[in-house]
Amino acid sequence: MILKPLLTWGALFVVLGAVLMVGRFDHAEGQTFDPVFDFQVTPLEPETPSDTKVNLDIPEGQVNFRATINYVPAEWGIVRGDAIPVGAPVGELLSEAVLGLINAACNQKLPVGFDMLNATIDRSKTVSFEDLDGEDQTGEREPNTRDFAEDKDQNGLADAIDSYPDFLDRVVDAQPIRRSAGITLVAGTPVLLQFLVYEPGTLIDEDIPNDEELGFPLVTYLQNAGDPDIVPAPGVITDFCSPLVVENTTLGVSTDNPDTEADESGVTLTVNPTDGSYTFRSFGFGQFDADGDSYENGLDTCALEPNVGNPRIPLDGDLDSDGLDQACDPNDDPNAGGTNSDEDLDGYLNRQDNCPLDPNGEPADEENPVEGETNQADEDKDGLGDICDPNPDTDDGEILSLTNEFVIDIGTGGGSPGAPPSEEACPDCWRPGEGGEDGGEDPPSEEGDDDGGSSALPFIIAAAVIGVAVVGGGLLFMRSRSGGGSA
Ligand SMILES: [Ca+2]
Ligand SMILES: [Ca+2]
Ligand SMILES: [Ca+2]
Ligand SMILES: [Ca+2]
Repeated sequence: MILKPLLTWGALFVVLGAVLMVGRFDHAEGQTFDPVFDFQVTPLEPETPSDTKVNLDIPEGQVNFRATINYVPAEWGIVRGDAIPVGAPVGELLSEAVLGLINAACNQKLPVGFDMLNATIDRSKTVSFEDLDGEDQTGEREPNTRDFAEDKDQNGLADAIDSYPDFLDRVVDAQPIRRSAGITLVAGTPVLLQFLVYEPGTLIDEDIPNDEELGFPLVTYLQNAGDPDIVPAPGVITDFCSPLVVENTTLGVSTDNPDTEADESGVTLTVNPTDGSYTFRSFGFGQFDADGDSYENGLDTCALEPNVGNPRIPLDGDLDSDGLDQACDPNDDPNAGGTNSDEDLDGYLNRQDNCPLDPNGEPADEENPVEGETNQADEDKDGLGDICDPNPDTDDGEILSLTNEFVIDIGTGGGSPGAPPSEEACPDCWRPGEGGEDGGEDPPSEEGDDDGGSSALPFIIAAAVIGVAVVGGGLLFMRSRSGGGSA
């Protein structure tokens, strides 16, 4: 279970904890990133399957999270994904996200839930996130069905469950130990949430610690965020902001799974280690806020000037309601033709545009883009598009980081870690030296194998964020959302 929750958190942010919680955060004046976490493991008996519940709460007014990664202690008993029936229920995630839709204030609360299923870790059988085949499982042309959300073999499991989404390898090129996935329709758009657990020491991103001592990295993926091949596109979700509430439950034992050979006692998913004290860690990063006005660049259409109003409140500091705050709106008078929902006419609404005053939309001719047609390119991933970013290679805004440590006492506790569950207690648990489905190829964290390099982190983050946003509506747009406003 831990797995799940962790993963979940990873994506959304975070992680675990439990009894002890040590939080540390950095913030500049005006900017705050200090989410509240709660973490529970039940029961706490050694070498016993346990459920995990994680709650995450980012209060209104704080910047949203950019990325998070969680670590499960290396002694924890994590059953290998290939020892669990594909499609077995492993947990659920419930959340309430706040989105801004179609250039309006960021104040639309949208509940979103995912039923998480065990998903294949066989990387040789892949499925695309895109709609490559242009048809659905019945063979009829239905170009709006993305491949991952189809069920081509009609076995009752979406293809993202029984095939491996190919973009995962472009984000983190390593064999996971376990994967879970859930698909939810949001505004008619299938949204994919995944939690992946990798071997201790796996390099997830150059900016994220990958010390083996930290334990199993848990990574959350929302849609295909993080995919370096992703192409931004205008969408209906134009903002994703705090408050954010997430509740993730991971099961220790899966029942009611599709494998008819599994008996009623269910399939074990996660097993507590022996008596001892174990530390779960999560690293979180808030989004950048270049002007320090407490509105992160992605939410701030005047990202380089302190706003007059609050982008969460309709019309506040924005008399003409075009999404541009008076601080940088060239004309904020609705009676003088000031209302321009796409001020620079580049196809991206102001609130989704990472340079709302400078055209940087999709090239009319992909082969021959004219100057400025960068399609929201943002090299440093700080939410300011390259063409309006005063420092296009360097993040603009304070780095807001948060480290949480949660110490869980299993059995008698005792202050130090014990040992992994015995073979008897968990015959299918992953053990050091074992690989995943493909037998241990892909040694973790090799230098130079940097497909998951520093570019991945912002994406994972954005993904998470976006993911949340996605929940709200048209995920597709999330990516663009990673951009934000600027002046
Ligand atoms: Ca601002
Ligand atoms: Ca305005
Ligand atoms: Ca623009
Ligand atoms: Ca930038």
